[in-house]
Amino acid sequence: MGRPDAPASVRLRGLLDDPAELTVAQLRSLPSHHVEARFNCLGNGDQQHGFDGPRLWDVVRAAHPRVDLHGRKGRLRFLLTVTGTDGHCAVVSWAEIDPEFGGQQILLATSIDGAPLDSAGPQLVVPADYCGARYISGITEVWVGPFQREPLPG
Ligand SMILES: Nc1nc2c(c(=O)[nH]1)N[C@H]1C(S)=C(S)[C@@H](COP(=O)(O)O)O[C@H]1N2
Ligand SMILES: [Mo]
Repeated sequence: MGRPDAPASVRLRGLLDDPAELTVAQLRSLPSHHVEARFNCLGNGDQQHGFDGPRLWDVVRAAHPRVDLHGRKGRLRFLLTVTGTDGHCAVVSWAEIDPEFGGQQILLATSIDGAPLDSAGPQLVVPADYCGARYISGITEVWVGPFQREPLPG
């Protein structure tokens, strides 16, 4: 949500050389893509929207994650979490968006059906998902880092 006079912003956190806090206007300065998305909500049925915005991949790369992209296996333990204003949170795996793996056109949408999201905050767009639950609106944070299993007891 955010106050109407205060534009929403997204914090980029985690294992990054250049963590940042970006407004929707700043996201718009990255190359923009259009996605016509259809998804299903358990409560509200089928939805269809047109979204515009940068790829999550481009947003994350601009923050310079400390991921070794020379080999192909080292990156596979990395994941992203995307969180909305209400705390709704989902994981996106690095390999889903890496062009050398799934290369999915996952967006941080800066507009929905032509309406700007500057005060609401960007929305995650996951075109391959049948269920709408990862279409997280009002994104406040994207965290990037490696999966680390906690030390096992004993
Ligand atoms: N921040 C946030 N985003 C969210 C949710 C939520 O609870 N919080 N619900 C998700 C679910 S379950 C669906 S189906 C879609 C619904 O999108 P709509 O509200 O445009 O129909 O939003 C998703 N985005
Ligand atoms: Mo849903």
